[in-house]
Amino acid sequence: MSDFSATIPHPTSQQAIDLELRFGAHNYKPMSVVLNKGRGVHVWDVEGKEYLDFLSAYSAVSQGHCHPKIIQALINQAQKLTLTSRAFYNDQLGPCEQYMAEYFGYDKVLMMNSGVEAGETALKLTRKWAYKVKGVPTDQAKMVYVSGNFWGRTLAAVSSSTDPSSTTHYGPFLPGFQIIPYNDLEALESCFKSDPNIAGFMVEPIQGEAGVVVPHEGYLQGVRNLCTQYQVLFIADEVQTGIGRTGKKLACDWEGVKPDILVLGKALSGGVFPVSAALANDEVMLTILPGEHGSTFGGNPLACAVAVAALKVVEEEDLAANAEAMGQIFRSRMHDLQKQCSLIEIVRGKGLLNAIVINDSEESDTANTLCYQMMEKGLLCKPTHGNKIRFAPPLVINAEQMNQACDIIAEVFIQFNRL
Ligand code: IF1
Repeated sequence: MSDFSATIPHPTSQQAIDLELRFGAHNYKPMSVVLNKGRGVHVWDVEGKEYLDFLSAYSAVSQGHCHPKIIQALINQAQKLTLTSRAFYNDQLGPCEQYMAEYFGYDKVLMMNSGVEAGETALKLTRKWAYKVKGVPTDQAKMVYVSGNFWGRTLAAVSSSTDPSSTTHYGPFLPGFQIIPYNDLEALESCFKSDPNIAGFMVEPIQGEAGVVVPHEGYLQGVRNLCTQYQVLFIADEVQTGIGRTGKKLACDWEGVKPDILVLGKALSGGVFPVSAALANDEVMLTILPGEHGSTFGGNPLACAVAVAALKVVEEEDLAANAEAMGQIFRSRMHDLQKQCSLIEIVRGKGLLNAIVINDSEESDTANTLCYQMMEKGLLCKPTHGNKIRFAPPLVINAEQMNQACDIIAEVFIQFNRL
């Protein structure tokens, strides 16, 4: 009988890395830092070094690491009831659905766990709606996605991907998907015109993984108008851009457009628990009947208690407004830096979802090197797609912390630029 207590209770960074290498799947190559504590905008490694977290678990920890109110909601509920399955009702789901439906302005909510499950839910709702409402012939419904999209790792998600690292050796793929360029309304309209069986168009209001690609002003309004005109469901993937991240409650709010299906995840729980959701009005949501979709943990009482607490924190602390103000500081400081640093090709983003495009090829290691040098100086961030570095701190960051981070970025970039 092996003695599992033989595991190392408090590994050093190297020991923890070695354990993952030996016993874990190699589906990630993390930066070589081992974290064991987080609070607010800060995280600490096992050797006690403090960092400003400028990744926020890809916008999941928007409310700050271990926000006391969200943790307290978790603890309170965890001591009462964590999971019933949907075979029975529980006293947390209804109030959570009401809070979210009223907060985001939809008739109904379908609670899931991971962001990709909410994206799959949106896809299944769209197909159901296509056959039962739009009248598309059975099995003929088409979905439209855009190049550069990222909505998760399931086979449906990778079936819509244009990224070889997401698709290679995962075929055959789900049929019925069409890909058009992002930020291109002409391509969208000609696609809609070409096929009456198109049921839905899913798009990120700002493409996160593609490197914080912000579409032109009016793109979302154009999408809304074309989807209405051609009776296609507009599905907004706000898993990364939603819940205050871009300086508004939702990134769609920047153009005042309302998608037919809203997909949420990540910050819906403040990074405390996997919680996601698809929101829609009755015409769409009620196309799925009892027993036609679900999940063991979807809508569990723990997730619901955490989600309500996480959303209340965003509202009570006006985190969207803070994201807008702090994002202005960041982009202003980075544009100033750009004047003295040819390394910076582009600075782009909204609110606290920003990126710097490095003046080097996507294949170069420059962005990665810069991230390691910033890590040495106490700032954690990560490249995306080679030559872009995403900067996305928790939305609770204050001006002093933002300027401290910008000082570190400037120091590293100027030093590198001189080499
Ligand atoms: C990883 C990327 C970001 C998302 C959008 C849905 C999902 C995601 C817009 C699915 C998830 C995560 C996945 C995570 C890293 C991170 C990521 F680098 F993978 F692409 F943020 F850009 N829609 N994004 O960004 O949500 O199922 O993961 O809960 O896979 O390592 P999920």
